[in-house]
Amino acid sequence: MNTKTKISLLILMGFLTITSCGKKETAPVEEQTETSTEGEAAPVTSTAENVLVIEGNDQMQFSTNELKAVAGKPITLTLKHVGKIPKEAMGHNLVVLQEGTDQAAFALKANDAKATDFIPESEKASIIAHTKLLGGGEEDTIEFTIDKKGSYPFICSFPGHVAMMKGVLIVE
Ligand SMILES: [Cu+2]
Repeated sequence: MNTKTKISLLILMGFLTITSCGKKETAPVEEQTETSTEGEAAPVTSTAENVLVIEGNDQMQFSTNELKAVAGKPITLTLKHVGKIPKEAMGHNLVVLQEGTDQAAFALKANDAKATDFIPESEKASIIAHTKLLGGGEEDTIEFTIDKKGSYPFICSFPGHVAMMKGVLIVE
């Protein structure tokens, strides 16, 4: 192979490289895809919103009567009993109920369920999730997912507490 042939081969390869590069450049579509991925990044932030913390105290109160979460993503809910009274006298739990469940009627059934920490077996179909029954200083974290957007009632099912300790979990 003489020098001239080598040079012309190099030129030819150079042309081929330029041509293939030119083809790759016709990809503004990729940029658009990246932009839309950025737009979809929002739910990632709201996953953090699915970390819920609620307190119960010795005055028979929840710290809030409204919780908010995003549908279809795991919800991490922590109940903290920030009081001092033991659970036998001032027990708290948090029971998330199916949409439309009558909180008072459920609580009446719960009153008879002392053996199962006031979680009535007969009403299992109405229960989405529940924490343990806690005494002062204790806490419990549960994880569950709600796929359907809606308003889900929650209560403390310890006898008599539903009057004061109830609220709504809004899933959007
Ligand atoms: Cu309670």
